[in-house]
Amino acid sequence: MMRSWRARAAAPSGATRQFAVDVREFLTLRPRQLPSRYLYDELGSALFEAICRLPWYPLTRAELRLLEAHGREVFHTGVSTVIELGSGSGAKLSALIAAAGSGRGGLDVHLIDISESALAQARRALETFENVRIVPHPTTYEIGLVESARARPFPGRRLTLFLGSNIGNFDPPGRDAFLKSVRSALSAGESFLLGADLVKPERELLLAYDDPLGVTAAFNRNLLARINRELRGGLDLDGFAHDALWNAAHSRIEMHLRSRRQQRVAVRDAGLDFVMEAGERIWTESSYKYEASQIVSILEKSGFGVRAQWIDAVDRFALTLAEAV
Ligand code: AVI
Repeated sequence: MMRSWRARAAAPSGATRQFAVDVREFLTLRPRQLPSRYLYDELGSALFEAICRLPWYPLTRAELRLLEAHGREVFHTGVSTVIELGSGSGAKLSALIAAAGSGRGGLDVHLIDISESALAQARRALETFENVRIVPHPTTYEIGLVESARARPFPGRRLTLFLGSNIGNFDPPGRDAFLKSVRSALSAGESFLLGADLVKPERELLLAYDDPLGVTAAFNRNLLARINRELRGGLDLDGFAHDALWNAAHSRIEMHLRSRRQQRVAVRDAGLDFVMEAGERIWTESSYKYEASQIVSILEKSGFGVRAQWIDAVDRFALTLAEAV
């Protein structure tokens, strides 16, 4: 007798349920929004890596140049533990360790990233260094900071990294709360290295966030594709245009998805079904740009003293070395 069976749909994970809750909440706000952290599924992370290679997005290369040029100064104080918040591919930390040279001793490296695939990639990049022990933390920054603070195998100083201008994706209250939580995980005298993009001519900023190859547009629209894939959405990707806008009053680049026409937006697993008007936007990301002096005062306000600041004059990017006071 032939057995009949029906494939059982996998129950949604906690992360997918949270995605559904957030999509419902943020898409019904005015202005309509989606949290930028959802840009980074597997495809979104690959698209972001591609953005970092685009000639019009100079942030990654500028930061790498600074890490290569000043790695020795960052490490000179006898760092034995490095904690990287949001390790990505591991390229930035590799550049820093290489720049530190052969004089450094054993190093414990704690990588904190919510993405398991990013952790695996970073591990591969760092495994080539001698005398480096890698401790991955597939979790949030807050939990990873607590976990890494518990482990202190080598005597020596700890250095925490927050690179890639990820600080720019926080709004000011979120940024200050985040920096305070980093500060409270550190002991006085420990170091913190922050990479942040600086204000530059609007024309350059718009090209960086709306590149002629359309990679950033694909990165933005992938958020809609992700909703379709994971939450049984029926969104028409061609119905949305990618907009990058410079908001001078708030010193930030905003990414939006603009509805090209009046259209129905239905997302089954988020319980959503509404109409978007032509020209109506979904705000998907803010990328704040700073003056170098602002970075100093923001760090000071959060309980750090700035020890050094290096600026890439060509592409206007700052690397700031601070100490918990
Ligand atoms: C990850 N983050 C710092 C990038 C940025 O520049 O804000 C994300 C990004 N969005 C569009 N292009 C790159």
